[in-house]
Amino acid sequence: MSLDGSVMFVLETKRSFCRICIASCGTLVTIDGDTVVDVHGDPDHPLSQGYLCPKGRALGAMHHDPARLSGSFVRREGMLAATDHRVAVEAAAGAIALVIAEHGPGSVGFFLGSGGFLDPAAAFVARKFRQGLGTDQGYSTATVDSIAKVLVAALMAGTTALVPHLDEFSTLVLMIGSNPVVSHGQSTGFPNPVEWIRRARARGEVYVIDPRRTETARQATHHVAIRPGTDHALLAHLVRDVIRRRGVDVAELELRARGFEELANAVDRYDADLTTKVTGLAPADLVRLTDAVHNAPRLAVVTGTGTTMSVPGNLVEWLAWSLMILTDSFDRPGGMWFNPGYFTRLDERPTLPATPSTLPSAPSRPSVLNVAGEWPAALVPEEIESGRLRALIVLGAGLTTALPDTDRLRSALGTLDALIVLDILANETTAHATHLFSCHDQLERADVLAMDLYAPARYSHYTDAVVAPGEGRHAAWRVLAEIAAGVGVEVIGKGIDLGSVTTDDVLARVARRADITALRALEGVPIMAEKAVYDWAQRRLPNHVWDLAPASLVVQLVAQIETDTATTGPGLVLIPRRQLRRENAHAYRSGETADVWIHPRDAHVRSVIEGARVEVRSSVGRVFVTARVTDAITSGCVSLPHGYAETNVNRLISSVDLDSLSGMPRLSGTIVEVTDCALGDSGAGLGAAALGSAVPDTAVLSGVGAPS
Ligand SMILES: Nc1nc2c(c(=O)[nH]1)N[C@H]1C(S)=C(S)[C@@H](COP(=O)(O)OP(=O)(O)OC[C@H]3O[C@@H](n4cnc5c(=O)[nH]c(N)nc54)[C@H](O)[C@@H]3O)O[C@H]1N2
Ligand SMILES: Nc1nc2c(c(=O)[nH]1)N[C@H]1C(S)=C(S)[C@@H](COP(=O)(O)OP(=O)(O)OC[C@H]3O[C@@H](n4cnc5c(=O)[nH]c(N)nc54)[C@H](O)[C@@H]3O)O[C@H]1N2
Ligand code: SF4
Ligand SMILES: [Mo]
Repeated sequence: MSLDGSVMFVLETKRSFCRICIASCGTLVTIDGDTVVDVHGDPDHPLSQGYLCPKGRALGAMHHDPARLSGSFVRREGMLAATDHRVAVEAAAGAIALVIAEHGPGSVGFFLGSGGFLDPAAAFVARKFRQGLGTDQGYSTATVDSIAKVLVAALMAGTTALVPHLDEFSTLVLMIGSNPVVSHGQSTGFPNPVEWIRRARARGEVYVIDPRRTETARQATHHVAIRPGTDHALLAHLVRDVIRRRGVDVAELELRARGFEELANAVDRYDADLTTKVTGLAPADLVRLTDAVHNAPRLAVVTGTGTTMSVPGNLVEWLAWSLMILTDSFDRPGGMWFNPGYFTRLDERPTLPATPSTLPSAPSRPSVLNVAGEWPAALVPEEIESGRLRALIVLGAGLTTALPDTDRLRSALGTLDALIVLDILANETTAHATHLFSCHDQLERADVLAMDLYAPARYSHYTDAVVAPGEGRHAAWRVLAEIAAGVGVEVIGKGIDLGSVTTDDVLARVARRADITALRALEGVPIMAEKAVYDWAQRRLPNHVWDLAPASLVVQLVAQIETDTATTGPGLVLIPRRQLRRENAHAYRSGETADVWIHPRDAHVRSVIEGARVEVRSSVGRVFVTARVTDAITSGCVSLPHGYAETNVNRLISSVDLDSLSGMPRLSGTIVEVTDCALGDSGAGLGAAALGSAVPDTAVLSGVGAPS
């Protein structure tokens, strides 16, 4: 108290960066002791330049959230009981040791979620722990997110290390199935997305290709309202047009790529007629886009969850890469560049790390290629039910809201011998845990920029902890290292006493053994090395050239053409969307709900009105939500966000109908029906015949879409 009796605050502002999503915006965090009183954007950050989205601004609320976990817990007689931390670590290690003794280390699994990816020290230790055990049961949210990108990089480049980024000189940008104004990007960060698009618009054209008129589409020069699940047809047509009209210097191309003839043959069916039929685009719109590509010297194609989650997800990535390779847009100004990483420094290696071809596939899906050292997350229930997976260590993942087939997953999780969860907030997954550890959140720990290959510039950033860790919370890396030590795995190094190791020591290893002083020098204003690095990747390809026609993708396209030309059944195509104030399952500010968005025509034929309580059902399950009738969504599809424990959209999604190469579930593209609850229950879910990859039939629009 001051002399006049008013409360005196000792406010202090610290510079840090947000680790909720990969945009990694710079923050200025104002604290009063251990209370976070304000978080706002850092105007000196070279990329975000003062921008902060509503979630970043709510980091303080997250830190002080009543659901914020404290303490360590062990399940006893069905209940999670607060337990002394040492004892809880020993119990977790004991449970794993028992599973190993009875079933071998291969029955212990690891699951990394977005909360784990963005805690690089913990992700590093989890990887070492898994390597030390030598188990193939590795999972992450990558296989319910962006695995098509990793798969296609492996098949076309022979490496999974190449992550393309938009270039600041590109005059033509195609943004397909991504809404960065809300999401801030899937595999390339968009700090300050509206400003980025404004600059791209000032240089040239930005086409947003999305069945929904999104927040990003509103900022773009053009919105192309495509039918969901048909982007491959559009891209095949664009590739075909480049080959036929623009012409390709084959001799020059062959220095950079192989498989040109096979690619040309594979896309040849997609003439304007078939493409407009499949995609639902007006012929004039297709011509405008084709001309834009024809006239642009180079182009950048950014894809997102809208395509990687869709049925032809692999084809979209393949054809997008092919389009960029044919137009010599990769690794060049005006196209897309690959980030070699601030610490990773891929451009200083003679060749890029080649994808091993010997990684074992999941026994339950041998056709799925293991290119990233992990198995499809959608197979977790199957692996548990088969008895192969008996203990699961979960770092920062909301399994029950992220993975398909919620009811099956919930039952399977309940049968695990051990479910060891490291998280910061209580949720449905932590409630299933047998052992639960409360971890330091991002304000309570030092960090370096995670995943430097995914950053939109070659730069890095270090932050110290902003507030002291709360009682009963531990660094996730340390909890994992202690459990590992309990089963004889030394993750930090042989004979090293964990007590003497600091978070900075681990971060220095994450940053490729960077000198700790060099790391700490990144505190304050982050260091920007280069905005973009060109002309380094091509020369370092493990096979020297791009493969324009990987056989497995050509086979998938041939099969897809069959589907494209077939008549499809009734139903609406379910597509995903993200919300501004949520990160997957966590609401950073309240007010958003899991409404289903439906086009007025589709609503009309189903007698669904704005605000009606509706049932959305698939052949797998059903959810009850509120209908929002809006022409912002294309007729023939409906949009539902994920991450809600109650109205969990993943109840509608199959854990069996997975992509044969990537193991990706149909998070975009599942067929559903929508019925007004007041009009009575319409019986069981859709028949199996309607499930899966179908493109909406025009029959739906004329009202034939009612379920049988
Ligand atoms: N606010 C917020 N930001 C987030 C997240 C969050 O939950 N909330 N999650 C983070 C995570 S984990 C990720 S992976 C990224 C994802 O980032 P994005 O990939 O940008 O995700 P969305 O914003 O959902 O945008 C996907 C878009 O694809 C469209 N779409 C759906 N199906 C199709 C289709 O078949 N074809 C085409 N062309 N479009 C389609 C949808 O209408 C939607 O507009 O966002 C990250 N950022
Ligand atoms: N139907 C449908 N399903 C989807 C999607 C979709 O669009 N539609 N999107 C998919 C995608 S792209 C993804 S990435 C997944 C998301 O899947 P998850 O990554 O599982 O999603 P979250 O719910 O964000 O879970 C992150 C967890 O990390 C915790 N966490 C946050 N910060 C920290 C931290 O600092 N330390 C630790 N230890 N934990 C932390 C959070 O409390 C939360 O429990 O969902 C996928 N599932
Ligand atoms: S966009 Fe939002 S959530 Fe993502 S890093 Fe920036 S402030 Fe954080
Ligand atoms: Mo994601």
